[in-house]
Amino acid sequence: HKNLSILSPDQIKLARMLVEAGQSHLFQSWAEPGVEDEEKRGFFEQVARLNASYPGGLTSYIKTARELLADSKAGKNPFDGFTPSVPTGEVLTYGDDNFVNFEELGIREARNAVFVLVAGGLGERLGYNGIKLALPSETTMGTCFLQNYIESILALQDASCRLVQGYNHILRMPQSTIPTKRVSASIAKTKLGGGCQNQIPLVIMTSDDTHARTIELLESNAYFGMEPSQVKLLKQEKVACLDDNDARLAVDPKSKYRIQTKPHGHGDVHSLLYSSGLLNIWYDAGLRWVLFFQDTNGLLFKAIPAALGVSSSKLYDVNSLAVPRKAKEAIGGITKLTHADGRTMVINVEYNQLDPLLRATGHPDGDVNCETGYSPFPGNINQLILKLGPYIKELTKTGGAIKEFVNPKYKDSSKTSFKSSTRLECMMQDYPKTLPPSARVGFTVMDAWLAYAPVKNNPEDAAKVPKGNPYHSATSGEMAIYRANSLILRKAGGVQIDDPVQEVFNGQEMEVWPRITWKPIWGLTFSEIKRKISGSCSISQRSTLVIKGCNIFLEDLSLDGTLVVNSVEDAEVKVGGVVQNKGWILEKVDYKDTTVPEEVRTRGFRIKKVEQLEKN
Ligand code: UGB
Repeated sequence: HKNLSILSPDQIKLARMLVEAGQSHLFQSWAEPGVEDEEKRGFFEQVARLNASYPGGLTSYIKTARELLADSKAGKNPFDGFTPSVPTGEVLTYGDDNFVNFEELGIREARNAVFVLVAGGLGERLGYNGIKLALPSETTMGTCFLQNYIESILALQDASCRLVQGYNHILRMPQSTIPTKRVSASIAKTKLGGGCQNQIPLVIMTSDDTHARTIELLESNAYFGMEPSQVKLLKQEKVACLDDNDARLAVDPKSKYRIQTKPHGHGDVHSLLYSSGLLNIWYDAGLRWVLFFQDTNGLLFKAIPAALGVSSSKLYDVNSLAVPRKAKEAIGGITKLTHADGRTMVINVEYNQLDPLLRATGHPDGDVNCETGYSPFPGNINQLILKLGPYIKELTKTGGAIKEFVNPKYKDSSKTSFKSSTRLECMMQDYPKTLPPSARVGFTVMDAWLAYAPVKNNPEDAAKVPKGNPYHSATSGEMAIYRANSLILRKAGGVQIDDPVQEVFNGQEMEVWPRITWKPIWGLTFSEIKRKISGSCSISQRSTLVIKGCNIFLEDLSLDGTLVVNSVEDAEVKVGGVVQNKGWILEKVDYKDTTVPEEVRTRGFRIKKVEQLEKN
């Protein structure tokens, strides 16, 4: 009360709201008026931010927190009344007719899509000092995740426009009949013009932990070729921490004039998109799909065209991408939940909840592999494709609020106090939880080698992953790209590729395939890649192949060493013959060796470029 005189009417309103919500402890140790008044005003600025960024404001946050904390104390199962079972979804096999058809459909639809990258997480499990988007996805080309994503979206944009405008028919002709490069480039330009929405929007959700460094990464790299206006950043705010079961907000240990805050989770993306106004702008522009994805999956865009094709052909309101999941792997399980009252939903059950849910519903062994060697529940890779129209309709009802959860670490079994403050959290894949039963919710299972290789674990923890389960480390993320590219060239192009050798990096046993990399523009789909390979090609295990250009055609190439091909956009290049040299070698590095940059030592090797053939 003594401090009321220094506050504005709005600040007094906020103070009253806090007191009425049982938060008077926040003011208990405040100084007399005239002392630290600036800090007090700063406190209200923070409260105003916390209040404005949460659907329903702080009062609503505190009310929900009390309810969820009471449920947690009572040990209430969030899936009470629900029985889990294995759902059925679309299972795709790379390269078969079904897959190729979905890819073509997906490419056609890509020009009606928007991409939303959630990148507000710091990646505590990875322990990397920078932002994860800046990490190299692989070190042969040195492409960081953000560059890989942006170049993939640009390649999709290009492929989609070409397909829709008919330019693709020219490229599909036998090579001898392709017009000369000058002609085809000029056709591309005219055709790409009017009528084709040739800028796929990209939204990146950041947080205070990642925002400035994401902007810096974009700006210092000329947006990796994207138009700056094509990219929008939305910053998520953290939420207030809670000290006890009464949801008393925690005072920041560093300042009595600040409320302690922590991240609220990737589920924030929905309310941020809703309040940004972008959804309606996109809808009015005729766009149809919103694709959500995460910060470190170097394989993802190999799966996007087919998955989007599935969404489009099945008219799914929600389509989640999934891969076969090893029991206890730290990815959620897609599960069908049937309630005693008959309601059903297909939803992600997070990895820490799947095992207890199964045990509580008549599966005494919990989360275990079945006869296939995998969990019967497909693994959620958190790549969601939402149909824009129904998405807007739903968010208009919910404001983008997602069902939250709380995960307090109690001091003891009385569950009366916490080891450290907690907060409410939410996950983007919980979006379908509020949908009506009429909503079309499906999922698409792809091979893990094609679709999923995240970088989440530091080397020490990765080395402790049970044998046979994926490591999810920087090393496995990079090796997975080489494996996928090798398998794609084998399957799509009939290239003879030597089998991998086994090697151990930072305590993790890896299959090392030839280091084959290409720019996304070279080939995003099975058919596109197939079209670019002819004759009898072979690549030895110790080889490195780098393709940096669009119309590069491999014909009767025999590679044993390193070959780098660079070409400008409209050049058509034929690559063939025997290439043999000392090549590039993987040199082992220990993750504890701090003389080596973090990005390198955490993957356990660096590339020593001994000899190569480079052609421009
Ligand atoms: N993220 C944010 O943008 N903001 C936040 O507040 C938190 C995270 P993690 P997690 O596919 O591999 C998810 O930490 O949450 C971003 C699914 O829940 O890497 O443990 C962050 O930057 C799980 O079901 O993953 O697990 C990153 O891009 C499973 O699918 C993304 O959110 C798993 O991912 C994910 O954050 C997976």
